[in-house]
Amino acid sequence: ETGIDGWLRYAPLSSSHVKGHVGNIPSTIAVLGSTKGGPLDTAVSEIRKGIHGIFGRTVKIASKKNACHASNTIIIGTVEAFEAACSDFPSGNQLKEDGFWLSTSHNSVKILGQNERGALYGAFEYLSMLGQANFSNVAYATNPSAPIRWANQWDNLNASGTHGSIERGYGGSSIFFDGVGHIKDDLSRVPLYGRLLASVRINGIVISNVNADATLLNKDNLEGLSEIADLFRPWGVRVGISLNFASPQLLGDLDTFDPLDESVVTWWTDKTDEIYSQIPDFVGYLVKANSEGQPGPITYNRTLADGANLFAKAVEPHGGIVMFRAFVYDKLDWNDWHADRANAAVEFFGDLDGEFDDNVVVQIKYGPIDFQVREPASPLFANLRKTSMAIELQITQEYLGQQCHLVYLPPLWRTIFDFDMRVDGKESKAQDIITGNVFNRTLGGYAGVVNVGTNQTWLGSHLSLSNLYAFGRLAWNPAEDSVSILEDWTRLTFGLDDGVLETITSMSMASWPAYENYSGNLGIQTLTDILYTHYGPNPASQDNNGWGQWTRANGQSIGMDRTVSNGTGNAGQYPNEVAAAYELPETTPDNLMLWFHHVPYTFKLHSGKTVIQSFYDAHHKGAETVQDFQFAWAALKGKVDKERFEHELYRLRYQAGHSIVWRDAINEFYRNLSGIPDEAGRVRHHPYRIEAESMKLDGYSIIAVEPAETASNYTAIVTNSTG
Ligand code: BDP
Repeated sequence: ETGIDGWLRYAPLSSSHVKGHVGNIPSTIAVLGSTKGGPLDTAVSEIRKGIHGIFGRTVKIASKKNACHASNTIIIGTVEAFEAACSDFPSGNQLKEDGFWLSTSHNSVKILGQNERGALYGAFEYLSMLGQANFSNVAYATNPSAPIRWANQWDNLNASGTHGSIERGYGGSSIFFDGVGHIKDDLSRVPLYGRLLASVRINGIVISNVNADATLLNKDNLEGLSEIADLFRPWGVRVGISLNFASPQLLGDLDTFDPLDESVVTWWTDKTDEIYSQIPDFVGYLVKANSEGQPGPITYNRTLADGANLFAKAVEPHGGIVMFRAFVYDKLDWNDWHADRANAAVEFFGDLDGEFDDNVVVQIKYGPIDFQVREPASPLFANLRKTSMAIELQITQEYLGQQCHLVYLPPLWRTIFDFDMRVDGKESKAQDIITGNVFNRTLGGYAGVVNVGTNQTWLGSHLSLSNLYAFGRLAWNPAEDSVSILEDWTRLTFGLDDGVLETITSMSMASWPAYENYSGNLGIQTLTDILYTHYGPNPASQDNNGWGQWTRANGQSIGMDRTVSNGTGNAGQYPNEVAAAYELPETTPDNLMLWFHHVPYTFKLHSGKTVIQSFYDAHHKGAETVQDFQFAWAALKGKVDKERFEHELYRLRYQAGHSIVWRDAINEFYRNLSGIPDEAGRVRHHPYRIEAESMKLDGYSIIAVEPAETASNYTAIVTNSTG
């Protein structure tokens, strides 16, 4: 199997699983509501396809006449259509936008959506039950936690430089853009992606990189965009794009992009009207402004709110939304001990609360820095009471092993969702802020940076797809349990074998803690190369870099002092109770100790270990954990199809090796820096390994690497040939 269908394989169930149940699978489907190629149509064809795949049975379309009372039938439609054709549906009023009702009672099934999209979601839910051989009778309504459940793609129109055509994408090139400035002719992957997204109830997608290219707005590309929107529409997925703030100058012929300039306002209004004339359900814009070289309103001394509202006013008459990113940290002097990138979002946005138009949503990365292996929740979530907010999560594993390492992310996301900000001294979990419940906002939700590509596995590895599946599930209900989501995904993706389920579940659940252990524990950040790749160990690059991601490590001590009393004051950006806890090492959990405090390597943690010994132990433990993954997976031979089995085995073996590289590089680096040996006496020693440098080299030379600790023998070899 290639993986192209993800968890929507509709693989046949074995006779032992379906025994006694096939008779209860309805043989007809009655459709109530429009059938004009929209999500309801999709729902019907998906149900027929699914039942055919799982049970080998053909479901016939029932005549509309007897639809309401037909037995042995799946009734599917909107609540409104059901009420018009059949009778009042008392549970209908429990539904919110996109919600649905599902009941299964022997051979009679009802799937009623608040809208067509809801009906499609209900269809996928029903198929998910069947695919897992769950034949129980159920009757319930379910609603989304928030209206915004979007995928973000960081796809480039041009595949320039070393970036490839998807920034931080590890599953091949773009399914949307041809790499030379246009939308692709072959868009055949788009509906397949729409299908995956719809099945986990994602209702919007921004298809272009936040580092945006103005040429997306040219006439040809807008036509292409409209084709893409047509392909996503049957799946209930609305399309949006990222904007380059300077477009009026870059693409138009204006000599300014000042958001308050009349000609600029007109330019954007016209451009937006043009888009809506082609794509009436266009979902809106995503904007990265004044960040990492992107242009923005600050250039003209305007506020970020002025910038956001410019677009908000343009899309407002069409019902569109502007997602404005809070990832702004330019112009800070990192050499100043009190400068802290973690403070930037609150510094830039805190004072703008209340200044954003109602259709602006501030999109906030989960932590205050940048998708690290462990961060506290961004303090901005507690600082905007009069502004709608969405959380930005990353499904593409930029700092987290880039899909070459298995890292199941929901346990990491849980630490953020469950993070209690204690706003006004009351429970206020981040998940309830995002949904709008804490501050009474009607807009809010989730943006997941997915970055699927043309690779048949979508993300580059089969197992990493559980993160996309889980993102959708959590956006619907952020309180859901990481294990049960994973189990559903595993059964749908790999079948119902208990051994497969047990292996994938235990490996996945162990994977994020293991990655944290070997890549950077105690809240020190993922110690990757920070300069560009964000992959592989490079603890030395974590200081004195221009990105403001610092560990402040020296020979005696390590960690960012983010206290109010001595440090950058970041702890003080949280509401009082949380701020007070992070102000003191005594009340800071070990896993965030170096995030908030600068302490000697000999500092004793709550665990009783010193910081340095905890580094050594964690890196050994993490690497040890993932050594087992390859063997656990290998034991599934014959239970997983050959193609996926071998693909993952290769990756898990690689991860086992790379975790050792990580372990040794980090431990050696801090041992050299601190001069304190590992009390367990473990030294870097690989008795069976033959270093490349020790071989007779023909056409290769030995070179020094920086930092030396990242090479197993302090040096590496390179080919003598150029290029
Ligand atoms: C960083 C990425 C960079 C993105 C940026 C962003 O390294 O590629 O452009 O975030 O989110 O994590 O804007």
